[in-house]
Amino acid sequence: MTTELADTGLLISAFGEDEAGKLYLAHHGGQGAIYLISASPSQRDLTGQIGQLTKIPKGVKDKLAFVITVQNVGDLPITVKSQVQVYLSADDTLDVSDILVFNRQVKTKQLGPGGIVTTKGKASVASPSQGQFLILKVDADNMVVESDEGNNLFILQIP
Ligand SMILES: [Ca+2]
Ligand SMILES: [Ca+2]
Repeated sequence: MTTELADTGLLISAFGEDEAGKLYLAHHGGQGAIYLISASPSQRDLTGQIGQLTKIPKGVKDKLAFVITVQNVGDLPITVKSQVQVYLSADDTLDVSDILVFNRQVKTKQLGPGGIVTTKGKASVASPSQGQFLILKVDADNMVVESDEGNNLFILQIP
């Protein structure tokens, strides 16, 4: 069975995904595949980081201020708002003992490929906080299905 690719006059007799995860279109003539078009599938992927960290000691507390940057490194636009969370951790691994110190919804709705949103964050943590870690979790409530869910954490040691 064959079908025509849009108005190109090209015929397609097979399509699908190859072993490498690339999409392909092919037309099989008498001599085998006459042409093959392949492309990576379109995907969404959020990642983020914390920057511009400042620390002001206030008695038994350290007042932290920082800027969170969230980027869509995929090639499809994000269509929903998403949540960022920042945890305070004694080590550089996020686990259930870590304390949620910042939580905000960010404007990722309509965030196009390569697009960036920033948000300012504040947290008040027990002093001294030096040497502990802030761990940023992007898309914390997993509202966005991403090609890479493994690049959603960013770890920063408090100086
Ligand atoms: Ca991601
Ligand atoms: Ca996700």
